[in-house]
Amino acid sequence: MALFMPQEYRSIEQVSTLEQSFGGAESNVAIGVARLGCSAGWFGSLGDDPFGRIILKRLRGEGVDVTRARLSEDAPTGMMFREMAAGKLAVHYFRKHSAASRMTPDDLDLDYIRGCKILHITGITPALGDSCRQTILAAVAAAREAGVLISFDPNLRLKLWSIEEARRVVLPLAEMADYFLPGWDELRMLYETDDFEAVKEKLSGLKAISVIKGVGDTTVVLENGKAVEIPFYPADQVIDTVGAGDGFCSGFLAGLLKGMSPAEAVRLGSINGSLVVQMRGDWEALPDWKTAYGRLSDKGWVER
Ligand code: KDG
Repeated sequence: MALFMPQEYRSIEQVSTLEQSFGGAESNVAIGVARLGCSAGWFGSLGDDPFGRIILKRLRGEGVDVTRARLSEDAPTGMMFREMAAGKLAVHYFRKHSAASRMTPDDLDLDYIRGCKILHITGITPALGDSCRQTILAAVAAAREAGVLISFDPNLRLKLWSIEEARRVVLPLAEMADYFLPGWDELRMLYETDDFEAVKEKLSGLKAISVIKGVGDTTVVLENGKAVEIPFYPADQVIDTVGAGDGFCSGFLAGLLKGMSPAEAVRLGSINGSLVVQMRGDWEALPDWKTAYGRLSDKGWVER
């Protein structure tokens, strides 16, 4: 989506100019993976309008393969506005009837998916409507058939659907995933409990390795019923938390692609998340490999 926000995060009603960027959970992840030196491709549909064209160019400039993305002549690029209103971050979506919300399984290149190492999906796409939901299911089916690993971040957006509807879609997708990457706040909503042990038990029934973000100041990796807590990489200041989860996922996935164990990959994810929150915007602060590696070695998490 095209993203517009006041500089300095004031309220939209207080300003006369808005800064233009773009966002979207999956494209944020693709940028983060590409910046860390791994290859990433993005499926998506944008309008054949100035916003869609600039988003495509900028993704391409980040090294993301957009050869399978579409510019649609029939529908506009989705838009999102973000502001600080009454001391709280508020997001306004204008994405009904957008090109992205009209994606169908025919927009997928299934052979491309079959040739990947990991297919990353979020719960945002299926929340956009039935054809998007079918698109995600078709992508997942192709990946599973070909033995491609599936990573799934539920990214619950209750502005897009109710929690009941989200549960009906998200929980079955979690069962199909190899890596399930929810936030603790999301698990509380999905399973209707604050009891971490009860949630752990539910997750232990999944085949996925679950990586639970934000359990206090830690990430918990749950693998074969065993939980390991990994402290967050610290952030000197927190300016904008939007995109931190995507940043985390991108570091985690890049770590796996570089041959790290899930626990090691979480550390790379955590470095990414910590950098994203220290700057405005979803993906702008994501590090290149040299920066991320420097932080990993400063902490003694890898050898210099
Ligand atoms: O995860 C960051 C996202 O919230 C943002 O980029 C937009 O994908 C988005 C959404 O639908 O909220």
